[in-house]
Amino acid sequence: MDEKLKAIYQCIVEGDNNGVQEHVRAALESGMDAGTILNEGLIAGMAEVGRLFEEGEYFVPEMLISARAMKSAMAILKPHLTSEQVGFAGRVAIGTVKGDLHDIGKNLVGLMLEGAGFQVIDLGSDVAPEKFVEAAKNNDVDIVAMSALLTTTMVNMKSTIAALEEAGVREKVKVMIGGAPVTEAYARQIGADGYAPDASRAVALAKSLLS
Ligand code: B12
Repeated sequence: MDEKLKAIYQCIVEGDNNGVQEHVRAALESGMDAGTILNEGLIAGMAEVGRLFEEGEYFVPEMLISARAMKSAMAILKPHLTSEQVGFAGRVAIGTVKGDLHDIGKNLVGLMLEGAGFQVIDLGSDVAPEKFVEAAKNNDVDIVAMSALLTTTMVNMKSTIAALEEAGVREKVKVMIGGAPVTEAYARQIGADGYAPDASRAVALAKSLLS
């Protein structure tokens, strides 16, 4: 792995907030592509944090510290990921489902959608079905996008789709879902319109849902 990427990866694994900011700035100044920094440095580092948690070497505080470092780094990368000059592509209401506080992946998907010309309404995390419904009703939304990182909260994607149906807005919007435990098969099973495994494919999916 490239030395600069290795340093960024290591800072995420160690939760080194100042270090990651320095290394990301240096990598950008050296001309490194923002997408490479994101995928091969930051996201790869976060995957390792997940692995260490699974192995029992890391606990929640370590995950939190790494998440903070990831967020600072994403703030620096943001202007570089969204600098494309593009026209209006549609309006998306995005949130992490009820009971789930993981928002890094959701933020990344939102960021990439913005970069591709979508107007993004960020509902935050721990979003109840009624809040998704309200957003879909009141904002002329084209797509409702839901994220879930826990097997125990994925089911709230299904409840949200049911709530959209009950409120009579399901036909008005497309529903796309994602997050580590989510699959294409699950999307089909709960009646979502699409699933994507990462942020760049989320953009392609959003475009295809509206074309
Ligand atoms: C950071 C982290 C945390 C942080 C979150 C901080 C934050 N602000 O987000 C904190 C410390 C709070 C946390 C808490 C918990 N966590 Co946690 N966490 C993680 C970790 C290490 C990284 C997640 C992450 O940010 N990944 C990086 C991003 C970029 O990836 P991503 O989220 O997958 O998103 C990408 C795709 O999935 C996709 N995507 C995401 N959303 C969407 C939406 C749409 C519409 C689309 C199309 C695509 C899409 O695109 C994104 C970009 O490419 C994961 C490990 C892992 N491998 O995922 C565990 C993990 C998710 N956590 C786990 C657990 C168990 C917990 C806790 C229950 C721990 C505890 N005992 O308290 C709590 C639950 C709290 C809650 N109620 O939500 C487990 C879940 C196990 C399971 N099967 O359910 C994991 C998998 C760790 C593990 N290996 O065991 N966690």
